[in-house]
Amino acid sequence: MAQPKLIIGSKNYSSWSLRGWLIAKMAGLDFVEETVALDNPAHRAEVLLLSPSILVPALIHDGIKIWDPLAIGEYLNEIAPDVAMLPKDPAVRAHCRAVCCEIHAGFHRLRTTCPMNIRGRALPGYDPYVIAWQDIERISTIWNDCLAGSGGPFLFGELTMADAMYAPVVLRFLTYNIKLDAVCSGYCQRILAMPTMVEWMDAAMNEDEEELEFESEF
Ligand SMILES: N[C@@H](CCC(=O)N[C@@H](CS)C(=O)NCC(=O)O)C(=O)O
Repeated sequence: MAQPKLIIGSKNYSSWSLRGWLIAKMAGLDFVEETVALDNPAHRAEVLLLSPSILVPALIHDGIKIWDPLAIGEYLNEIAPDVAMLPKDPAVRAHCRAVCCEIHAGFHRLRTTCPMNIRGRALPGYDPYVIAWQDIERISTIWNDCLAGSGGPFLFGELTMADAMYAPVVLRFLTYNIKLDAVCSGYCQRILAMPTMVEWMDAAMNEDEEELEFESEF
């Protein structure tokens, strides 16, 4: 079998790539990365060859193409069930899937006012809260509910797909200096201390690609 390959975009800006990458790491998959420049239209044809959605991330495993982190997570959960990408208990697993889908489909106010930019740091006084407060408060409620239910350290106790799905939010809260309650900021510290997150952030810091649309003065 050819070595599995994960197609990703910029590590500094591509939040969806981070989700797929963390999920593949959690599954213990020994994969190679292929980075495509998303902001270069000439590359779209190349991306299409690798990802039918023309979006990243996409995983090529055993000749099968899987795109979108949720689908990648469900696929890896099936082929590596002992990794427990999802909680074993059916009720807890349903809760985990619900919060994964909520971040997958929602929080557009936070996404637009706080685009992922790991190298970036908001200027004092930048306040996305005005627009994104509903998303920030809903995410804080999700994290508090999950951590109260599981006792931590991660949303459902051990690491699950939900932590990968919310990891870019942790980075956004860091970049834009979002004030959080003690439970949420403690959770952020635990995510930022994960060796995989440290590896990804280091790579992002050393990336020289700059996507101007995400570099506006903030
Ligand atoms: N939920 C989708 C969203 C993926 C997505 O929007 N990825 C961005 C990178 S963060 C992308 O590929 N953008 C390329 C484009 O918009 O042409 C997925 O996970 O597959």
